[in-house]
Amino acid sequence: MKRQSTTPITFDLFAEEPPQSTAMEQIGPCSWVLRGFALAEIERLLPALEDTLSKAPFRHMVTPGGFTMSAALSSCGSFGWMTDRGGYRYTPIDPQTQLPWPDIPSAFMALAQRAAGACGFADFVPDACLINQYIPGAKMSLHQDKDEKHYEWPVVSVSLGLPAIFLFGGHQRNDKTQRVALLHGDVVVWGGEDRLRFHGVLPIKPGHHPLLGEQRINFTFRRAH
Ligand SMILES: O=C(O)CCC(=O)C(=O)O
Repeated sequence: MKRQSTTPITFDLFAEEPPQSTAMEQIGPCSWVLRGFALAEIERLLPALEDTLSKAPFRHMVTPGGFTMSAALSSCGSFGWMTDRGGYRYTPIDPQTQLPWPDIPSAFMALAQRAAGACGFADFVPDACLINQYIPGAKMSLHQDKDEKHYEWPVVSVSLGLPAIFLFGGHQRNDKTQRVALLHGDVVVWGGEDRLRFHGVLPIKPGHHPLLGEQRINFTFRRAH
């Protein structure tokens, strides 16, 4: 898959922490792709994901306009995101289980905070993590993440499994989009003046990932309330 043509810069993120370097590609004034940033934590992320999904399974939600989303969705955190004919919103209770959403696992939280910190957003404490599952053909149309109350915090997005083309647009739906190839372990952070940029995902191509099989999983961490 063709990668962005930007030149990656590689440097140590935390002088005081165990040596770790990552390639950061800047895709906006306040937006970066951190290549392979989640790879070191995969062994902790996947069991935590499985546990979370056993408590709040994937489901296909319906948009206010009556369309069933092709990506299946779950959430963890104090708030989960949902959509139905009544609109888009965050709720403290999973409408399917009628239970609170599962907590954000510590491995997820640590990753989100480390990624946000690497991009200058120190002390990020997300209270919502949306978990998207894309099987081949599933996509996410261009949209803004604007159901949160706190735009001062970034969105941190973690890609696992099959590759994707992430569309990163502007502040208007019709603005030109960049196509960013995202691979297993890549993390995208967008905040500040970029926080409300339109973004989406092209239909996932068929394939098989050695750890996750025929799917792409994406987590997005936000501060909702
Ligand atoms: O799957 C992705 O990479 C993006 C997900 C997304 O746009 C969202 O959850 O709002």
